[in-house]
Amino acid sequence: SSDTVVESKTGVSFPSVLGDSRKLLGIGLRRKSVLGLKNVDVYAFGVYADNGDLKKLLSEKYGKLSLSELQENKEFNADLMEADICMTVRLQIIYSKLSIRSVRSAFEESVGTRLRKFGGSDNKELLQRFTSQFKDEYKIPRGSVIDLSKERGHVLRTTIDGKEVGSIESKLLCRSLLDLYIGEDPFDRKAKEDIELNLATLVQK
Ligand code: DAO
Ligand code: DAO
Ligand code: DAO
Repeated sequence: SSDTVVESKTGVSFPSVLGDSRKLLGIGLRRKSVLGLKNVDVYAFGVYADNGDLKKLLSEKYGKLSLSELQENKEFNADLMEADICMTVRLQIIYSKLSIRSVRSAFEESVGTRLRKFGGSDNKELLQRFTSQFKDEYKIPRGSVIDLSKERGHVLRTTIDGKEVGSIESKLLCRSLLDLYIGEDPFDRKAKEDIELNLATLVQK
């Protein structure tokens, strides 16, 4: 139906609006190679941003630029990831054998790299603060829905199947997480391109 969007490779569907005003900008797949042998589909993701926040930022600062100008504008990219815009990245788990241990170690690799890139050397404490939210007794079977929500004031709130597991205020952590999906070297390039196209449409409205 028109109020959901389906990820074509996996059939996983995403609502086109979350809450009152977070609009779906793009969807994609996070894959990972296991033992260097084969790629597994770990989760499908959808990137959402608050429509009002986004329009305000775009029209105030970037209303007169074209899509290609926006794409080349380094300041625009940094702005989008660092601005105080409410966003959610929704993960829907596909891989059925996901252990909390492998989530922790994948996270330290993917997010850890970004924390060092944007924040310099000493981010062990922040990384541990985030990963300590993942209790060993949690189960995340296939079909689990994890929302990583960036709330006002750069607060990252994590929920699993609608239940809150923790909140952490950190601009660096929010920035690093978003970078996985919309940064320079994203998990899924096509998803990032779709997000850019959707943003360009918003700018022109
Ligand atoms: O980094 O090469 C680049 C281009 C990045 C454009 C990124 C657009 C990301 C949009 C995120 C929107 C959410 C506020
Ligand atoms: O069992 O080691 C393995 C292979 C699976 C890799 C899992 C990667 C986990 C990615 C993070 C998931 C976040 C919900
Ligand atoms: O895909 O490499 C990656 C990292 C994605 C962010 C994962 C956050 C997972 C939070 C869920 C905790 C489950 C106990």
